[in-house]
Amino acid sequence: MKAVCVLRGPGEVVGTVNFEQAAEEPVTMKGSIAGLNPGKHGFHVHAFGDNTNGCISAGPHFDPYKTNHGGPNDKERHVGDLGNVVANDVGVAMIELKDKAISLSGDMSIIGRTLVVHEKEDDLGKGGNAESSRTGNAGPRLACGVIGIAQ
Ligand SMILES: [Cu+2]
Ligand SMILES: [Zn+2]
Repeated sequence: MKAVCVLRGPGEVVGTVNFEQAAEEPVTMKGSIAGLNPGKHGFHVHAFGDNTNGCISAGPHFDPYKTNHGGPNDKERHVGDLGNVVANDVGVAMIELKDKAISLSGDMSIIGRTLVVHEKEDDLGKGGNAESSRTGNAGPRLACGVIGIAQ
């Protein structure tokens, strides 16, 4: 199965991410995001495919198990916690990720939810404050898009 997300924001940040998953396999993500400041930026699937009031309408991180926020390699993480993307010195993040918590079908499906890239680095739940265990202190939402089924 394949899916795609076009990220847009109120500002300069734009991107496209392609998703692919074979049966029982991790989801592969490939794409790029441009217009970022160099460095790390939090990258998550948020709960709702609602962008009516911009990226904020997408709600919190996709979290069907009601856990604390974490990093993609942590045992305790939101299903939507994909960690950080890293922008190079011209502000482009090339994305090539695999994740086995998200899926393109079933209960953990991210289809119809929102992919978000943030202004700040996600501290992966290790920031030592309450916000860290909710959002990773990743800050404002720079760009987002609803994840849809692709051909
Ligand atoms: Cu987020
Ligand atoms: Zn999270």
